[in-house]
Amino acid sequence: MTLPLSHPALSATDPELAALVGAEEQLQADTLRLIPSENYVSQAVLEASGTVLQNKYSEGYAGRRYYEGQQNIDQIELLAVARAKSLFGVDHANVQPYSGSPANLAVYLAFAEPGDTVMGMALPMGGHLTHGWGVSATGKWFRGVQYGVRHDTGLVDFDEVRELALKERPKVIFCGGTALPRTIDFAAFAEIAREAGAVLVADVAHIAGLIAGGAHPSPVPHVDVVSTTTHKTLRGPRGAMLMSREEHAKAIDKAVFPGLQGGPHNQTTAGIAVALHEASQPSFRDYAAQVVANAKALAGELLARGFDLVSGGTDNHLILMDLTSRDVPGKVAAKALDRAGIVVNYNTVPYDTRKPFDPSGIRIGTPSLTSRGLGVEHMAAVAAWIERGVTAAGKGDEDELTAIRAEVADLMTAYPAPGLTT
Ligand code: DSN
Repeated sequence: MTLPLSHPALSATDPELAALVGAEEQLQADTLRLIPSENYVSQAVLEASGTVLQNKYSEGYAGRRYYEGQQNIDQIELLAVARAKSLFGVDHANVQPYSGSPANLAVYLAFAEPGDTVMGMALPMGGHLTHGWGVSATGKWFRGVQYGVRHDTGLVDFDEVRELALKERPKVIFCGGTALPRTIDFAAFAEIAREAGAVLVADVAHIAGLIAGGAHPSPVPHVDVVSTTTHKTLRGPRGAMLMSREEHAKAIDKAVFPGLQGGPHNQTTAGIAVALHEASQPSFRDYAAQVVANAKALAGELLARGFDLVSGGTDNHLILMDLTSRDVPGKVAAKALDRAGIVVNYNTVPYDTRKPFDPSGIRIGTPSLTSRGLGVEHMAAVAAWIERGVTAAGKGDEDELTAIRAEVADLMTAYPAPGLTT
């Protein structure tokens, strides 16, 4: 289906760029997007993010700005903050971090000094670069100690985490990550952080929408700080938030501004406010539950086809497939699936014997397809396409990939994506 969307001013001023935007709209409409950190924002979030709020500088916080003319901006930011506090049940929210990595940097600035020990899950085990991994500033400017998951279960080994924390005494412990298919036991991390005297940070970027929608336990009663991006399961614009207990509010705010950032991106703040409003509606609870139901159904279908899934399945929105037994490298599979109209990312699996840029796995998830209205009844077809795509990747069967692409596009036409309809 050819999209009728148009951007008249953009097309008139810069047709080259307009054509690229149009092509991206068409691509997002036609393909089955399975990258678990991506989603489709609503038309309302798109509109809020593309307003004249772009034009305004607002360094500082509401009522304490370094620029005049904040009559409306203050109210917008206060609205976003109030909605975040209410949705997540937190004392304090800062909606200014530009994205997840700057948000996590602000946490370190608030609670650690350069050279201090910090602890998080190793990136190849499912953590994030900013949880103290060596190539990140957080692993260069701090002494990052890293925990992982057990080889046999694919689950966090809390005995290992406790032992490491008590030995290394980190100032900050991060829990959460980017390739974790299972429920995070925030209470277990909190007990360890208390014993070790560390500040505990839950990086819930991937699962914020599930938490808001009641489909994953909340970290709020257990942790000192919650860090999240706003554009994954939460279905907002690309941005981030830091939420905390009142005792940490000043430290967090000072770290974000003036510690790390200048003026907040007010258009993003507005988009976040809209997304938080949407996430507070009863329908968002249905969405979050459906994301998980779809992921569990998809995992079941993949297991039935003999695929190896890290940890044996999923509790959330994400599935980490280990393709070693199929003898197809993750990157080869991901690129072939892309040609078949199925967008995934290649990913390391725990204890991967291959290199991060050419790993053994692919990472998939259900937030985007659920936003389009696909349900459990579609997951057998999705799993079958993945299997056919991976098999075709191994054989170099481009005709099969082309055939899958047409089938995928047919289904996608029947389930238009938010923000891509007129
Ligand atoms: N890039 C994000 C993800 O895909 O999980 C993490 O920063």
